[in-house]
Amino acid sequence: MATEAPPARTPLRPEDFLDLDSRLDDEERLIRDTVRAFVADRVTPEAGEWFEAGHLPMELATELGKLGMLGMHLEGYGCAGASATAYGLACMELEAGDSGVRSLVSVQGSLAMYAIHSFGSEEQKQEWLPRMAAGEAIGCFGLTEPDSGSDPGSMRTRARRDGEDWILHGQKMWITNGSVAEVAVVWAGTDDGVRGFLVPRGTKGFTTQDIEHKLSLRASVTSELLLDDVRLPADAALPDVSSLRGPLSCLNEARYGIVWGAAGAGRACFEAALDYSRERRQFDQPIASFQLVQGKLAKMALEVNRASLVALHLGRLKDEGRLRPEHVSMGKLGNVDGALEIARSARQVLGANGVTLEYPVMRHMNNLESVVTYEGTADIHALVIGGALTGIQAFR
Ligand code: TGC
Ligand code: FAD
Repeated sequence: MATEAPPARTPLRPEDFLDLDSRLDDEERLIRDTVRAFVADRVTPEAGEWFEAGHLPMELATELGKLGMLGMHLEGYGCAGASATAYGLACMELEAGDSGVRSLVSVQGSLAMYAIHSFGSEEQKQEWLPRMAAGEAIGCFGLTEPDSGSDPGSMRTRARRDGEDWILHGQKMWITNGSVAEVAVVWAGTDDGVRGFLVPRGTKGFTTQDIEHKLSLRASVTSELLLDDVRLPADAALPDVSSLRGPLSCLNEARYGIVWGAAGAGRACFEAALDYSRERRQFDQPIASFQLVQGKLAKMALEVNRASLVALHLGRLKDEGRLRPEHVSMGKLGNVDGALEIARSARQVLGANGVTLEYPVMRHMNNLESVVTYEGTADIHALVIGGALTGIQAFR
């Protein structure tokens, strides 16, 4: 009996070992490939220089706006109205370039625009969202304060009524895009609970100060916002929320983007290590031939694929309207921790070259040290999961 030759197999792709690509539809693949091409052309070649200079060229905002990346998953007002999965894929590609670029997109779309879109009046939406979607107006999101980070409920920034007006007083710290923003979404305590205020740049009493000497997210502007009895008209307040639920709802959106973005940063580190290991020779052979190096590569590949699978699953849940904040916490905790492990392992594979900006690995590693802290630290997300598992809140 003639034996049939087994069908020829296509090689497994290292970065997509589990063939998750086959689970995307044509539109999702097109969006992913478009953003990947943009990053290859516009971000990857320069990200090291931006990091070294501590600079992000703000013309990127209008370029990202033209691509439909800003407020990409929001409907109307010039936003692209894409699916959550498509938005996630875009975040993954952007963060494979640099976390600072993904941060720009997250803060603009998922924090500042989402706050206005969800809780703003029709006039506020008309005034700000189309320009923000185009990247012509940058927004920032002021929640954290010098003495209020993981516990935003302890914020001291206050807004009080003076006739019809509001008087806003306080300080916000670590605010991405603070000094380049046309509009700051500032959260403040009021007699009726926590409310959001739209504070345009140049408003009397509102100043910003950039935070310098960061060793992480250097290609991103981070600022302090100083609000010294800033007088705002009645219609500066977001009308539709007066509780911490407002800012925390925005955080769900941005954290979701980070679930994907971290997988992208991890993938970039893994690919750099894999390429390097094939080219670098020691003991007369490529270092990729050593079992200990292959062990590291296998673990990195596993983590990249695991993180991508989690991100895709959360994306599908979100598109079905079934994603819960606790799911996002699990995704953010696992994927950022995983990306950090990949980055540290990849850096070792690169040997001494791994500590330079010639390769993207240590830049990603340093960036991820901010990503693990912002949008809820790893501890906070562990406690959210712990609370869901046990029914016992352990924050306090
Ligand atoms: P708690 O008493 O549990 O709740 C207060 C109100 O909020 C509601 N809520 C949520 N709503 C939507 N989504 C969530 N995930 C929510 N979690 C709680 C809750 O139902 C309640 O509503 P209401 O209407 O009854 O008043 O709040 P808590 O004070 O105990 O805090 C809970 C905790 C610790 C989880 C929360 O405060 C937290 O997440 N802390 C971390 C703070 C954080 O992540 N800050 C991030 C700042 S922004 C940033 O980092 C941007 S980085 C930008 C970039 O990408 O560059
Ligand atoms: P803390 O809350 O003081 O925490 C310090 C340590 O204590 C952490 O390890 C934490 O996990 C731990 N801890 C705290 N509470 C508990 C607890 N209950 N149980 C166990 N451990 C606990 N904020 C904004 O509002 N807008 C922005 O745009 C923004 N951008 C940022 C950009 C960068 C580059 C960085 C680094 C931060 C940014 N942040 C922003 C701030 C960020 O959200 C906060 O740094 C973060 O929420 C943690 O607050 P904290 O730094 O005050 O740390």
